[in-house]
Amino acid sequence: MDQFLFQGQNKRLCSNDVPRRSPRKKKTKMEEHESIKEEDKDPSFEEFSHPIPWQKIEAEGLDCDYALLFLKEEADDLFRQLEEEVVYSTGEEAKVQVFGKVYNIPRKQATYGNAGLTYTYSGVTCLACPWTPTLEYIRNAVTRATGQKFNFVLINRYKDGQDHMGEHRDDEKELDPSCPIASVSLGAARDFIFRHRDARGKRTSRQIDPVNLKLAHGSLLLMNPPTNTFWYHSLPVRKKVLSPRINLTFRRILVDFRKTIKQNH
Ligand SMILES: O=C(O)CCC(=O)C(=O)O
Repeated sequence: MDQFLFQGQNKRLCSNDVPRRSPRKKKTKMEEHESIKEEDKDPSFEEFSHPIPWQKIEAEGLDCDYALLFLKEEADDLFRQLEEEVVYSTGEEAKVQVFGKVYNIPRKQATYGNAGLTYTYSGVTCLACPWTPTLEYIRNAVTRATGQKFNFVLINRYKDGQDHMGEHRDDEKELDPSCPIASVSLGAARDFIFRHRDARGKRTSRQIDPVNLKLAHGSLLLMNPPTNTFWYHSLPVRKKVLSPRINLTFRRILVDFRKTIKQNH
């Protein structure tokens, strides 16, 4: 196994009026990933004047970048603020459908983003709650670091190492296939495992080693296309992990997706 060990419609209430302070600003910028169009440049991009050390992770059909986006003190602040303000799904939204069976998800989940956006996965449709200041702050830091704009974030909270996420791909049709998925981790470091689609299960058609990462507090993992076409990922149970973790996956949802489907039928 390749090991990359990094230290370091919806009834849910959305709370975005909790008083909070802004996190400290950090100066970061990724020179080689800058793809911000001239008209999109805004003066706040100038704050991020130091490159963050990116690490490239590659395998057949897998293209990821990994870096520390927030230093410990700031990551601690962000974790605390998210604990105060994020409202997690309950009821039907806290369940998934797998092969027609309905299960409670083994973690907590929330969805935030631009007005009216919805995201459907595992048979459940979630409406985005309005961005909170902390989520906007993190989203803007990710945009500055990557040059990519995001209109939606899926938040997963793992209370400890018993909470987990099964193997899946983020390949839903409503996601912009040209946009990376940007995964920010805060809290306990957790193993994150990629497995090639041809090397899953007992009757694998090929021998391809999994790619095993450890996602650190304050880190950013970019899953670039075509990673989610060829590779499944999971966050397995780790009984020795006793503290919580929050993961935010920033995504770009195609706003005209549903219109496009209707026109084609
Ligand atoms: O918590 C994680 O790092 C995994 C999140 C994930 O796989 C997802 O949001 O699709």
